[in-house]
Amino acid sequence: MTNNYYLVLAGGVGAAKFIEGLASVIDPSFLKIVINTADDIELYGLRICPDLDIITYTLANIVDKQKGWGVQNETFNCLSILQNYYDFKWFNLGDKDLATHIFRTDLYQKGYNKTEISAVICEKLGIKSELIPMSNEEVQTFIITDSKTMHFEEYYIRYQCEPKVLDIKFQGIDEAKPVSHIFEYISGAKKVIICPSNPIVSIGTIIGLPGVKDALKKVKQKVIAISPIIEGATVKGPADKLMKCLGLEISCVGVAKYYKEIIGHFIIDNKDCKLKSEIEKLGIRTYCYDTIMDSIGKKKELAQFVKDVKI
Ligand code: FO1
Repeated sequence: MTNNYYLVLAGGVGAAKFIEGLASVIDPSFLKIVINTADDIELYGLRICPDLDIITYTLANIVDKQKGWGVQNETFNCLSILQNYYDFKWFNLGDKDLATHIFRTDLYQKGYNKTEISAVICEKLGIKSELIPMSNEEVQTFIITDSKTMHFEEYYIRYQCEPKVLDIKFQGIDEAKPVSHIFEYISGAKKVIICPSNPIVSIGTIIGLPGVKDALKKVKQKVIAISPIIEGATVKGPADKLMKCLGLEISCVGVAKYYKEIIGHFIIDNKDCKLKSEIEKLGIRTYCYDTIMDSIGKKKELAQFVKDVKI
């Protein structure tokens, strides 16, 4: 039996923009959002979950909209003192943001798991959607570059995605269990929506958890993805560089090929519409739409379009 909720697979900034639109065209309490946790990092003794935080702050309507991450009207007083004590200076943690990490770390130390912590934070911030970390166990993305191997956040923030990527390692992924209710949610959802997130380091980690890809294959006719690649480049982040290192074609066709076993529907940008027939040959129903979400109106329109796709 299908229910009336939508299951959303999400990464960070690109997903948050789309989810902001989705939450204005679908009752937020009907959204269950599984979020990548392989970017999670421990700094200053605190547990930081970047993708979870970005979506939490977005749905709580406190995100810094300019940056797409962190809390709006932020100050960095605590960090200025912390940086006297520690050597690294590349991860910007604002005073308000730090409050979340202190609270999360406190709950960890009291024995809560990631799912429970996310539920408490959502409740405290008045979020009606269910925000689900992909696993309660540790998975961490490492980028192997020609200079050194580094945590994804270091590659992304400290080195601005500049080093040449040789390989990507998802440490712990083969042993990590996905959150157990993901399987029930995949089979019971009205639709499964894959956000325009990085297919490799955001969505790739969720679908790489044992059993998730097989569960999605069984319901692929109700799975809809939105391409994060437009005219051969990403809107934000290193998806194009990481796809290149894995030998994938850097285009919406490359993304469609990467997802082809698990999706029945794919939305590409109007600018790529010439590639629609090539994707349809893969057995994927393909739609062209304006996917650049540079205003709340456009976020809503894209979300409404996805909601209206007939499955
Ligand atoms: N992104 C940056 O570009 N620079 C930062 O200093 C930074 C700090 C940061 C702190 C907490 C948090 O939850 C997110 C933060 N982000 C920062 C965003 C984030 O790390 C990335 O956008 C994602 O990991 C990519 O999905």
